[in-house]
Amino acid sequence: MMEKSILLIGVPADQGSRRAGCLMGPDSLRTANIARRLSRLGYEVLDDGNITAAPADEILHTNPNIHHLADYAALIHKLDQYCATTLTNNHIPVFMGGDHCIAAGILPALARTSENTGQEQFVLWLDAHTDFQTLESTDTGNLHGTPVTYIIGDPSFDGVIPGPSTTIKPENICMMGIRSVDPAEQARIARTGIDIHDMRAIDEFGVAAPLRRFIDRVRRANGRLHVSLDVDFLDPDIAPAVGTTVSGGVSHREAHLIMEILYDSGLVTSLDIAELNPFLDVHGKTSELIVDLVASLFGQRVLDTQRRSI
Ligand code: B3U
Ligand code: MN
Ligand code: MN
Repeated sequence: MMEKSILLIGVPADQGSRRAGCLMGPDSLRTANIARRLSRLGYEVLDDGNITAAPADEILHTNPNIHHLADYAALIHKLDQYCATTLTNNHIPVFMGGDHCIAAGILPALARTSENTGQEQFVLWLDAHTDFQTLESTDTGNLHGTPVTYIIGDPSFDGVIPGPSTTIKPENICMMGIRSVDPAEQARIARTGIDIHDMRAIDEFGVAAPLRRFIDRVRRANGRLHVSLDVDFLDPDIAPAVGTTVSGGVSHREAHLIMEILYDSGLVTSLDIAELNPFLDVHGKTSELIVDLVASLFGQRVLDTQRRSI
């Protein structure tokens, strides 16, 4: 992470689930002083405002549970265009969601940029869920449960909505914090080659060793690293502001350690923050924790010592 300029982008989208509120995510992070905290770390911080897609007429699907499919397609298109026309290597983009559907718009565009510079796109997916439902398999019909399938390319989207312009290689995705996987996801995800560290693995081995192994892979491949941070990755006791809380999540210190190791790696090129639902928060504590974690990702330290070598 060599650049010293951060571009904040709000994506107040909340049609990915039936629970309203994620559209307040960007403003809640702004209220928790995300810009000031990052500028104190020595960055130039620009806020590009919010990206929204106009509501679209519903697309009917053979899976009757699915809702807001046209809005999903419109959001993906809008984000893809935004990334293509606005992002440059001069800034590190920080997308403030919005539910996790935003990743389906951001990642193919980032992968395309990486391809143009001859680099591989890697993704660290921090989440309680694998978000690996397809349009056919989803029981809830909530499209925030599908972005990982979308970004690696899946036939269930073919002929329904435009697919990703550039796909992410499954072996370039590392997931941490996983503890809620639907049966339909279990069956397919094991075959993909995605590197998954569920809570059992974290309990046994901690977060540092597997993260460092992943970072080494990114470095050896001269890759670009996107971090996708779903708030439900964290334990609900410390981060209640999310519609799909799952108990037994990552602790405050584990989360900071992940961010600190990522900063030390110097490899993170982009970030999204998804699923923050301020309507469910307790006195803003989740938004404040997220801002604190983002500060750690960008170099905040308890002691102002030199970077630890990893
Ligand atoms: N897999 C479930 C639950 C879920 C996935 N992502 C979130 N929740 N946030 C589903 O609805 O697809
Ligand atoms: Mn998610
Ligand atoms: Mn989740």
